[in-house]
Amino acid sequence: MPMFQPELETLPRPKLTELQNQRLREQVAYVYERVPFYRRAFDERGLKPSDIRGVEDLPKLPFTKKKDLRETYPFGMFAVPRQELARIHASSGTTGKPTVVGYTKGDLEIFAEVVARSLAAAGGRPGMMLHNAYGYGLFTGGLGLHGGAEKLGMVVVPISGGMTERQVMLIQDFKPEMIACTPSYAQTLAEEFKKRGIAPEEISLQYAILGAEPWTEAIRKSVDEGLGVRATNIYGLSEIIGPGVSNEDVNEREGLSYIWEDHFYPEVVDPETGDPLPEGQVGVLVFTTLTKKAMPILRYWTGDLTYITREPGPSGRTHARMAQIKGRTDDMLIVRGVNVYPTQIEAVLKEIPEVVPHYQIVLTRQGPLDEMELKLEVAEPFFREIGQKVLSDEVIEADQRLAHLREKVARKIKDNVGISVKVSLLNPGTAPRSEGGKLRRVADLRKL
Ligand code: ADP
Ligand code: K
Repeated sequence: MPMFQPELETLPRPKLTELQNQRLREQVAYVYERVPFYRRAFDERGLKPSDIRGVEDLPKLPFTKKKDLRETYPFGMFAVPRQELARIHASSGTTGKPTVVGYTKGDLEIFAEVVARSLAAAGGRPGMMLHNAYGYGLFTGGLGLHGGAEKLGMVVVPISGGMTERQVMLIQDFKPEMIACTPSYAQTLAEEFKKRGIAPEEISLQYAILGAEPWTEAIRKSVDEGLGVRATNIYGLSEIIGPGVSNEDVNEREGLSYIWEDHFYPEVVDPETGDPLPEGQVGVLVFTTLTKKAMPILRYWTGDLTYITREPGPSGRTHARMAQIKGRTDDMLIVRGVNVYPTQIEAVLKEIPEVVPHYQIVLTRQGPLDEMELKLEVAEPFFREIGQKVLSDEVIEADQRLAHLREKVARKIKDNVGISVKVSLLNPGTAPRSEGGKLRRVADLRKL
């Protein structure tokens, strides 16, 4: 398969290391000069930028974590004045503060290049049409794939997410060769085609580039068969750039994705101690940006668990490969590609006087789609006002005040967190309470 930047993608390992070392030295000097957060981190440890001579010195530096981005909200981690920015993105979830990231024109150029590499690895070619069903907006997915596809010379259909019937119609009419979306949405589309009696061979799509949430070989098989495509994995996160940090090659598909290492230096560390782990061992994936200007980041703790290998892959690319994400170290849930923290749900519940913020989240997978049920208690005073003794579905349907409350909670969660939930109301005092230990508010019954 032709590569987008063959020279860089197959750079011999010693040359790649040399390039990384040189770029790292520049990036470190740059952040020390421009980002007070990093200057302090260096000074506190008695480190000078010149102490970091190459990637092997990275373990001397502390990690950067999500909380550091939250504490410097919105622009505290930026290395350029706002006039020099070209674009802002932010993580999904708007309750509490989102994590905001910025790009210069040059950063957007790099973003487009790494996504173009990813699309080419996934089977994309100039002149092919890409049906881009990733969400457009603050989320990096839609615009990220868009920029990369244009860079590669593809024809982009910026359909964004939702309105599945319309998507199916446009796929039939426009006949795109490739689709980009979350793996769960690809399954939804496959089901919609099936419902209409359209066979996979009749669907024009040949390739699918899927990411933003964890998935498995079983899901790959169902998408491959359901849409008649060869699906590959695209991985990324907004803090590093967005999608296109790594991608599988469509001819390998062994679950290993090439990390575009000349821009993002990967480490895998022990989740408990933070010590670097040897290749092949599962730990937390940590990235250092080597070329970013608006928001360079050193040793970013992704929370994603996986391993990497530097064995060159069959495609001839020399860059390290990472295995599919095996889980996360924090309490972040990914529901239909959207990042959700239970604390975001709590913040919404605190604003609704008719309920108490004792709740339980139950995640299941109905067919291809994640379903989230939120079980929560009606507040005592409201309960008395209603004059009900025991809540049941029939009672709730019969009493408008309860039915409205359920709708109100669902709408507020949708508006603030960006996901649809099924709300179940419980009698006061019946949600699980902490008994000193760690309360498990989330029951994740999805089988990955
Ligand atoms: P948002 O979705 O709110 O924009 P991010 O882009 O920062 O937020 O989400 C990044 C996270 O999504 C990653 O840290 C990882 O947990 C998850 N993710 C992204 N792509 C994949 C993938 N291909 N496989 C598994 N998890 C993924
Ligand atoms: K995500």
